[in-house]
Amino acid sequence: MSKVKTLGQFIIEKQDDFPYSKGELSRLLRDIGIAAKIINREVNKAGLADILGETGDNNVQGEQVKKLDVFSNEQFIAALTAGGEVCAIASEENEELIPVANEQSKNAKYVVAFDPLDGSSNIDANVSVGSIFAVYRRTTLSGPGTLEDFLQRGTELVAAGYVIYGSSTMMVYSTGKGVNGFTLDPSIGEFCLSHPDMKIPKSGKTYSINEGYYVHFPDGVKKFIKWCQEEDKSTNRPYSSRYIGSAVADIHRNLLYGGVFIYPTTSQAPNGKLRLLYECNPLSFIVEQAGGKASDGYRRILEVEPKSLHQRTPFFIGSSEIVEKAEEFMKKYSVVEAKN
Ligand code: AHM
Ligand code: MG
Repeated sequence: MSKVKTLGQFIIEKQDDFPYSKGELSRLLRDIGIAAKIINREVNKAGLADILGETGDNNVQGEQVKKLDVFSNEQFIAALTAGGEVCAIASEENEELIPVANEQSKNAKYVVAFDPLDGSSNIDANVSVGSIFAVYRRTTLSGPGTLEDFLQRGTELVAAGYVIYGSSTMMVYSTGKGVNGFTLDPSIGEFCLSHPDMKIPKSGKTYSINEGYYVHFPDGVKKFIKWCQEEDKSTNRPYSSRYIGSAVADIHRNLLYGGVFIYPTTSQAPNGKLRLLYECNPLSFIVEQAGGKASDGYRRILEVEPKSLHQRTPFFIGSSEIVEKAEEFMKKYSVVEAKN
């Protein structure tokens, strides 16, 4: 039998990478892994809620059946609050940040921002969804965390990752020393190291963008799409178009096979749709750690200065050569002033 390495074992081994840490980050990652397993269990029975519930509102235990994004949010908050390693939490589902004020969290060093269930409109169609998380070291000195602790550039991330609930469930994370992926083995209920030291190909053959909004895109994006569709043997074009509509799933596929994912500004969404702190920054951190690039079309995402918790940004992420090409088109055809 081959030796399986679980997420828990891996985290303990990697503890030596942080000689000054007392294990808080390791425990925090372990807590997130637990929340992910509970969410996975519910996501896997998404279609059963109506069958198990008598009225559709209650399950067989008489408990209310919650929408999965609400449920996932509660799981993350419960795991992080009980764990004692974070002094504040920010979630896509909560307008305001959640300060953590319990006894065991009073000296906590970290804050976590997350999207508990990204792409949740896909759930009922049995399409992959994900959770995304970003861990920052607090900048305030003590007490419950504040907004200031979250308004840090992505370059300050201590760790980030995502969980994808797909044909299998995987957790992919980085603490700034490469990227590792763990697949959930449902028979033992453990995430097992399946994708050590992940690297994104320099180039690829896939572009992922919601082309339905083509008419609303900036000229640079329109021209880039046309470039992807042109025939050119030396760059392997035309590229394939693949758009799942779950950023985690689209970006995970591109991480494995190479490609680019774009959610640009549109005339309807002048700042883009995706959120800087808990979607774009953590995904950018992972992709950069795997050797790729992430940009808002003009500059590195991780260097954008956040001004608010739910700030949006246009997003170009993936294989370095293709992201650079897209940036070239943006700089040539869609001149805007960088805002920060
Ligand atoms: P959500 O966080 O509300 O689920 O929205 C984010 C999702 C991304 O996963 C996905 O890439 C995008 O929204 C899809 O949006 P659209 O339907 O506009 O293409
Ligand atoms: Mg989201």
